[in-house]
Amino acid sequence: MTGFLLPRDSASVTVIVPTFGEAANLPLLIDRLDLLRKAVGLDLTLLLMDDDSRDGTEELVRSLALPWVTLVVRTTNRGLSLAVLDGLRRSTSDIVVVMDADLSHPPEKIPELLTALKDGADVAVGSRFTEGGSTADDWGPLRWLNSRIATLLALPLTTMSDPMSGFFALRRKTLSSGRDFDPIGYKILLEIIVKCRLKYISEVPIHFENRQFGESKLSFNEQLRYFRHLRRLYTFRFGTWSHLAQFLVVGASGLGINLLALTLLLKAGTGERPAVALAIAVSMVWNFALNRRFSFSYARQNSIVRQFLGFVAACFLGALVNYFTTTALWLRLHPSQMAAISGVLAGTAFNFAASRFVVFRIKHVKPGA
Ligand SMILES: Nc1nc2c(ncn2[C@@H]2O[C@H](COP(=O)(O)OP(=O)(O)O)[C@@H](O)[C@H]2O)c(=O)[nH]1
Ligand SMILES: [Mg+2]
Repeated sequence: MTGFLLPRDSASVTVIVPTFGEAANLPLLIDRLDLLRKAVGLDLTLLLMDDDSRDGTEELVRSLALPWVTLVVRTTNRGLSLAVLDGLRRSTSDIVVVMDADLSHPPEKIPELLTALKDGADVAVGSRFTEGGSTADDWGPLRWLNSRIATLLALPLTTMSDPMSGFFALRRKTLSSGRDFDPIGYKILLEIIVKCRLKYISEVPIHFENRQFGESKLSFNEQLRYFRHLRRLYTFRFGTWSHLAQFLVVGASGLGINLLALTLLLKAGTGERPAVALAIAVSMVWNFALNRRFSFSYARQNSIVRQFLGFVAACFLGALVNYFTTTALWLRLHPSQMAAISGVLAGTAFNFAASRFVVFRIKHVKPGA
């Protein structure tokens, strides 16, 4: 067979495939991998990580009795990413490839991934969106948009065009540079790139086919988990800057809540002064709840009452910092609004520092929490 590109001295390769209810797809996947092995004389083994599908997967693999195919049936710690991590830990080959079972990923592209590794890439990724890549025609606008937004949100972590890909290859020893693998969603590639601090990512264009049989397991809940996963990865990569970004987003939402509460209270006939005071109180509680849940979630096990009182004190002191900064700069800056902006910035900085390092402090911050 022609058309395969292969590195000259080929290394041993384990193809890790997470499966859940893929018995119908496996014969074709195994056939295509076998063809590849024979065509290019690749030392390739297949490691199927099945989460106890009970759909005939076990019987199928047993009946085929192929020495290069291993099935691991997992009954605990289920989940796609955990199954892949488990497979990575079990493999002993020089190179590991991860791909889906549903034939969305063309096995024939594996040699190109290996060539990219040979050329020095830390990780080689089968990419739908790099030049030359494509997806099946019937991807509706919603699925496309969904994928684009997910990619955009990962931009602070990697500029590659398809970080959502589930088809990639890397040297097994590359994984030893990673620590604290803790994926909570589907995106194991992103987890590896961030936690192993991989720099050189090579994208190989692929055509992404629709699955042959069965249905996607990508649920809405899984997509929500992606946001939690992203937040952890941001914190791992950017540390305190990530907490600050979340704090600022929460603060902006608090401003909206303040204005909304004020408008509603005035409409309901509340007097001006009580309305202003109540609106401030509402937004402060709102900010506290969101900061505790998101910006500083690592400290959630500590006393909520003490944290709330501390947060109110930090807000109060922050307001004082704002006031004194603004009045001190009032005559020095023109227009005077510049003084007010400086005051807001100083007050916010104070509030953040007090929240991050005093109110929501813990002895050991778990990375990625
Ligand atoms: N072991 C394991 N594999 C899974 C799980 N969920 C999905 N998979 C496999 O992961 C791959 C991708 O899943 P799929 O449903 O095709 O997701 P999609 O391509 O994003 O729609 C397939 O090979 C699935 O069988 C799981 O919970 N455990
Ligand atoms: Mg799929």
